[in-house]
Amino acid sequence: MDLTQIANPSFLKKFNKEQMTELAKEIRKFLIHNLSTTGGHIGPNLGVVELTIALHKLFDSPQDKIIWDVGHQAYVHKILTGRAGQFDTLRQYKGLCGFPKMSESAHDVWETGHSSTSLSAAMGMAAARDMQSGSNYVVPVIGDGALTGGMALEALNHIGHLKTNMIVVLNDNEMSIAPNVGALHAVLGKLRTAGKYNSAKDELEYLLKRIPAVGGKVAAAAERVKDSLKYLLVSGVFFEELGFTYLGPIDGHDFTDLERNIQYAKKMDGPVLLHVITKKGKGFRPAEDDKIGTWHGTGPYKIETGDFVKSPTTAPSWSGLFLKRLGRLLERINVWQLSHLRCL
Ligand SMILES: Cc1ncc(C[n+]2csc(CCOP(=O)(O)OP(=O)(O)O)c2C)c(N)n1
Repeated sequence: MDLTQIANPSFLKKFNKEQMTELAKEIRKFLIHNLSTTGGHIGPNLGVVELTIALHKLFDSPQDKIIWDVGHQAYVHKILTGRAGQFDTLRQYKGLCGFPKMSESAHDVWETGHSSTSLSAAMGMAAARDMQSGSNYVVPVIGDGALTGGMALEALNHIGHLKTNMIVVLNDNEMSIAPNVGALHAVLGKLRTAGKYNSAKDELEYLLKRIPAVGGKVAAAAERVKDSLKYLLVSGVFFEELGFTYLGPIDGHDFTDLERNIQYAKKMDGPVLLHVITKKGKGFRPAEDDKIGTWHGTGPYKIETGDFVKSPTTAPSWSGLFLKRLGRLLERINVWQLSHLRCL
C-alpha cells in the first residue's frame, strides 16, 4: 500500500485483521526510513502503530475527538489522515509539524507540545457535546508519563466526579522520556501484573447467574461478592475508585484485544479508562532495547547500525544559545544577589 495515497482513515472501516497487520508493518517501515534522515520522535510512534490504527478504525474522526497528549506520538495519526507525503519535511522550516496542528488537518482537534493537557481538553469537549445534546465520542490518549502531570490529575478528579462520558486511553509503555518513576507508576505496575480483572469478573458473573435464585438475599450477596472480587484481583482499584470503569490491561499490539475492549468501552456509560500496554520503539531493535530514553526523540541515524549521524548544519541550536545566554546572565549576578536569592 502506498501510504502517501491515504486521504483519510475511512478505508480502515473495511480492513480485516490481516490487512491491519500488514498496514502496521508498512507504517513502521515508513517511519524508520523517513525519520532516519529527518530525525523525530521515533520511540513513541513505533509504540502506538496498532493503537492508532484501531482508534481510527473504530471511531469516526474528526466527529469523534481523538486527543493526543503531548502530541509527539501523533505521526501514525498524521499518516492515516493524509499527511504521509509530507514526512520528508518534518523538523524543517514550514515543514510538517511534529505535533498535532489544527491548521494542518481537521483531524487535529487539539494542539499540544506540553504534556498532561489532554484530559482537561477532553472534559471541555465532552461538556460542549453534552450541552448541545451531541453523541460523538471523546477519546483522549495519554501516556503513563503525562498522566503524572498535575493538570491530568486535576482533570481525572473532575471527570470522575461528573461521570462524563468519555473513553480515556492510557498508553502505558512504562516510560516517560526515560523510565517512569513515582507512586502512580507503582499503581500501574500492579494493574499490569494483576491480569484481566474484567474477564475474571465476567466469568464470576456467569457462574453466579447459574446458581438458582433463592430470593433477594442471595442476589445481594452475589453483588457483594462481585464488588469485593475486584479488590481480590486488583490491589487498589485506583481508577474505579475515581469513578472510571477500568478495562485492562490490554495488549496494545494485538488488534483483537484492542478491538474487543474499544467496542466494549463504546457501549458503556460514564468515563471508561482503557489501560493499553505498549512497547516504546516496537519493531526497531535499537529503540526497543533502549532503557534510558535515547530513542524517545532523535536526530538522523543509520538504520542498519542504529548509530546517530552528526548533523552537517553549523547553525547553533536553540537550547545551546539559551544556555550560553543564561550563563552570561549568571556571571553578572554578584555574591550579594546570590545570597539574597538563597533566602527567597
Ligand atoms: C508540562 C510538560 N512537562 C514535561 C514535558 C517534557 N516531556 C515531553 S514528552 C514527556 C514524556 C511523556 O511520557 P509519556 O506521556 O509516557 O509518553 P511516551 O513518550 O512514553 O509515549 C515529557 C516529560 C512536557 N512536554 N510538558
